[in-house]
Amino acid sequence: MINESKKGVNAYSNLLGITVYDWPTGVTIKDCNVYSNTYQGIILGWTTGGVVSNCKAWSNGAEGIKLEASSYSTVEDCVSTSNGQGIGISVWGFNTIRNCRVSNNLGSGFYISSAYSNTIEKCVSSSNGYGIALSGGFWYIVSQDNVITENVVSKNGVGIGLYAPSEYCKDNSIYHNNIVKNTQQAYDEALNTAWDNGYPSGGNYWSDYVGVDLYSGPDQNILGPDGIGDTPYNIPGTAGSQDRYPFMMMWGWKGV
Ligand SMILES: [Ca+2]
Repeated sequence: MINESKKGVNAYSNLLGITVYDWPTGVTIKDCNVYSNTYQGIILGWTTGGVVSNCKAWSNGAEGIKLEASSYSTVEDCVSTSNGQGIGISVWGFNTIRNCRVSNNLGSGFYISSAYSNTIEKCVSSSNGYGIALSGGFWYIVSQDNVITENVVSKNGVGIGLYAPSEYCKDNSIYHNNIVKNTQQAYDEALNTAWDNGYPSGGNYWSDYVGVDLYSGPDQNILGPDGIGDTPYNIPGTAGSQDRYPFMMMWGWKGV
């Protein structure tokens, strides 16, 4: 199953489930089930403009779905459970993971490794080793300018973690996520991570935030609440990062 668009295929008990490799453009993998493969369920390697849509991956040894050295590709409306890892982006950039659900993966639910300008949005990651993990340095590629937004990250070992020597992981943005009841909510050893989108756009919801909301404004010193906690949420890790504008309620940025 090489380098052709696929619809409604079941691929199971192979070394690799569905494989796309060597510079094809615009390949679409849709409505497929991939399971019990030794390595990846679906791998888009060295592709441009590929789409993986409405696929289910489970019980694969490595990633359920992986974009490897691909760009301008999209994974959307997919489910990836009980694999080595859920859905990963490795090397290159400008990809989007949208509206996917990952759970019970041994390693990361979602990861971005040595890749830049990718977006993970409107996804759910629960009960994985790591909810969402970023790292860099492979081939000296820097993981930078990635955006993580509008996700629910719950009940993972680590909720959202940024790893790697800081020069290989920098300038990533993580805001408007619900970060709920992870054993460790977050970890940051990267450079210049933005854990909020400024004021009044705000940061994330943290289920263990203990601050109160009596004040408003960029410096949270104007009397009257605004839905944003008055004190920052401190992110564990060597970066010493803060979410300056943690929300008091889930989806608080939507004003609900
Ligand atoms: Ca406030």
